[in-house]
Amino acid sequence: MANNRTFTMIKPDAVENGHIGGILNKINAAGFRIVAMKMTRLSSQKAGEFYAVHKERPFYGELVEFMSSGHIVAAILEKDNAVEDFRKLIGATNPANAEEGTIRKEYAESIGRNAVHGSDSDENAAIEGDFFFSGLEKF
Ligand code: RTP
Ligand code: MG
Repeated sequence: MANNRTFTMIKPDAVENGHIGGILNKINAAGFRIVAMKMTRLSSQKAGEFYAVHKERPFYGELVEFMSSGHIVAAILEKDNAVEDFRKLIGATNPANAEEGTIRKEYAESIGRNAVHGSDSDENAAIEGDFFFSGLEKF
């Protein structure tokens, strides 16, 4: 049970560029079930909390500013081996290195404006899902 869910956000660049539908199509086509989903906007404080793990990195300020610059779509996804399979589907952090067919290859503009987030571990998937959704919303 623990390894069958991951958490994603469609980031402000992709929302602004009209790619919500295209990205959700790819997610569905890859066999993920959407467990929970909402469109919302992060304050800079909330974006800072979400990415607190990167606090000491040089790109932290830019990341927080970008992630709070517009609407995002947050979702919990379910599939066997969800975390690893979803990281494969989104592709490399820098779209210049992302493989053909991946979401970032198709939709990301740059390493900063890279269209989607995907959790990097089962533990973080649970923490990140809880950040956005209550227990009642996670069926
Ligand atoms: P994410 O958490 O958003 O799914 O991305 P990721 O695991 O592929 O990459 P991570 O290392 O967790 O970095 C988080 C986000 O920070 C931005 N970043 N900018 N300018 C830079 O060198 C740089 N490095 C990372 C990216 O937008 C990345 O998605
Ligand atoms: Mg990450």
